[in-house]
Amino acid sequence: PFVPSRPVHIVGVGSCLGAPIFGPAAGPRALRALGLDAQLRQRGVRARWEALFEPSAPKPPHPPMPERLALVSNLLHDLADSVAGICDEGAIPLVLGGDHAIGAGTWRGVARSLAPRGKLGLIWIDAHLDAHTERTTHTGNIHGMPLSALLGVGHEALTGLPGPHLDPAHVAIVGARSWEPEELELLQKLGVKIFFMPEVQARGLPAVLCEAMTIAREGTAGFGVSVDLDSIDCAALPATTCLVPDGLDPQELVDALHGLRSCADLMALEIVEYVPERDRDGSGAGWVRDIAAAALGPTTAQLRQREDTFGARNYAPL
Ligand code: Z70
Ligand code: MN
Ligand code: MN
Ligand code: MN
Repeated sequence: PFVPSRPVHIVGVGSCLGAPIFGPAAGPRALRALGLDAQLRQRGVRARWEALFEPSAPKPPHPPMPERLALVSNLLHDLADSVAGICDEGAIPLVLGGDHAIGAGTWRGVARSLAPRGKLGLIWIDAHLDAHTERTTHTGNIHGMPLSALLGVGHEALTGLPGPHLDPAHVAIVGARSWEPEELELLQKLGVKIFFMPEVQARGLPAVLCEAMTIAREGTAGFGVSVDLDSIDCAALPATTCLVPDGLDPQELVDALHGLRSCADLMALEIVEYVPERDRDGSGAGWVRDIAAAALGPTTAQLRQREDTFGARNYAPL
């Protein structure tokens, strides 16, 4: 019998509430205008748009912290509900940012849906650690806080969503190369595994990602991957909020993420911090598409089955 790959429902979150610049708020709408869904379908991904959240928030400078946290909290609740619903249907949410603060909602929604079956593991691919709280932040930017919130540490506005917090034993960070001492201290205290950039360079991304996948998958019911585009070297991908040198090679990341498509326990994919106004040549949008297609495309077995059932040129109906 023909077993198609799982449907992918795209949720755009055009928010810059957690960032110091407006740029990432324009990301999802720009990707939608470029026809990302059709480009993914061309690559065999069964993708369609599900929702586009665009909080009617003022551009930076954002309101003071209490009000800012309340605005983000409202967005996170809506996002988590949307994502949980997609997971409940058996589809895979592809969440597109927006700044990375949205991660505090995406993964609570996934964890909530998965909870009856077990824990959620998470791989956080990022130049940063995103593990500040409103008390430790040096910048006041909430996109520096989502991972700590998912682990249950931080302001109630970010930690208090319905659904379980993550177990730090099943969280791994890949590509870190920029942090402040407080967030590193917290993650080390919790026992979160961090693969810093020098280790990635020494061992190669495939080896490191393989180990991260073991952490996220063994003893859990499913896992997810959150890709902050600033994990990629800023010379290769300048279309992002924070430009950090000495990062991942984008093609190596795409190649490594290709392994995800054969993981039946992959619950969701998140790609954040895309800034269209910095994407002069469109290559940034291309990397977003390639990352999503690598992770969510059909397996070779599914492609063969599709050919056998529908003919070489006629893919399964989407
Ligand atoms: C810094 C801060 C950050 C994302 C930058 C940077 C945080 N640690 N997060 N880009 N996604 O402002 O707290
Ligand atoms: Mn981040
Ligand atoms: Mn980052
Ligand atoms: Mn809580």
